[in-house]
Amino acid sequence: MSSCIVRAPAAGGEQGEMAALNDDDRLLLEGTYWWGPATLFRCDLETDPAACDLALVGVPHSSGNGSTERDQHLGPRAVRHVSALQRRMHAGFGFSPWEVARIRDLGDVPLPEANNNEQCIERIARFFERIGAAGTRAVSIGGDHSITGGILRGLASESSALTGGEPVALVHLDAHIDAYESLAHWFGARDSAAHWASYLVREGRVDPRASVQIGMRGNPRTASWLDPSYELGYEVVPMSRYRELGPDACVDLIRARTGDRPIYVTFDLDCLDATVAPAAANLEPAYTGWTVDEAFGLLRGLRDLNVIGGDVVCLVPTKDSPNGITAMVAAAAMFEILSLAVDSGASRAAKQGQETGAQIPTARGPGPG
Ligand SMILES: [Mn+2]
Repeated sequence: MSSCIVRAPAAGGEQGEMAALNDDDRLLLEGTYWWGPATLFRCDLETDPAACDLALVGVPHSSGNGSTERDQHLGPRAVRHVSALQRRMHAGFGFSPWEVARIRDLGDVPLPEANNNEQCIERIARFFERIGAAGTRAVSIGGDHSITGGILRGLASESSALTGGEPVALVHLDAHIDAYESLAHWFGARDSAAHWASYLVREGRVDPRASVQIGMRGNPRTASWLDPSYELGYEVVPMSRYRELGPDACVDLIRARTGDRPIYVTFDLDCLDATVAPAAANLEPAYTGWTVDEAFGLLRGLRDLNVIGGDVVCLVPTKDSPNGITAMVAAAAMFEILSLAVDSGASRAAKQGQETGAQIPTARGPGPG
């Protein structure tokens, strides 16, 4: 397998000098975000989806949301800059995803028609179709929220080995529903950041009866702001209902809804409070958003379910604080989703291994889960 893997300079650095370091010194450098050339979480670069268990992908796309800051295509680069900091074990789960699975950086989706949203979404779909056909789980960094439409058109296509061609259960954390199919276009874009959650249902990529949209908040433009989601068949948990039910009941609600179906997680950074993630697009400052513990608590509640991947979207690096806190939070959200996906993949491989007698390492750790 290693013959297919392109060694990133980041992993080896100055080969001779790095090789001469002791383990402690190497650990110091490799956990330092500013050291070495930047890949996602300091993973090796790879071009073949079949050569990884989990693919990390940059989707530098901005033209699906003309309503707001246009610099969302800079998100992947900003996260590559800081993400090595979080190449660690998962404290809650008690395992290191980097040791359990072949996690690789598949680079960025090539988007030469950057200002033509529809052509970009088509290219994104083709890129992820290869990943789905290989049966490789994928976690992406956007990009505006329109990318989720292209990603799931590919990852949950008829030929997907991840889904068996079945629609996925969507777990959608966001201040907004993004399901406005009655709008002909969103500032000129049709398969836009405001439309993807509806057309994926219409196209059979998402099963709304297995899906939950959670975290919606803000003063709406109209009183009927959530109706499009209800009409599509989604379960919707606006922030007010999350506060009423509490986190544990919300996890129960999501798990009851998804069951063991393939789950795709989409994480819009605006679900977090604006003080936690100030460089998210479309901020909703009128109502308090989640803390990281609240949002990541919902994600950790998905452990043991079949998480096939996810994305983190709406990072606008040009309005981030000088310390890059929103990019760091975006990387942390990716880490939560990739840990779930690695855990799901390893558990399922182990289960199949028991049936066939093969020895496959599992991600089981002593953590509370
Ligand atoms: Mn949003």
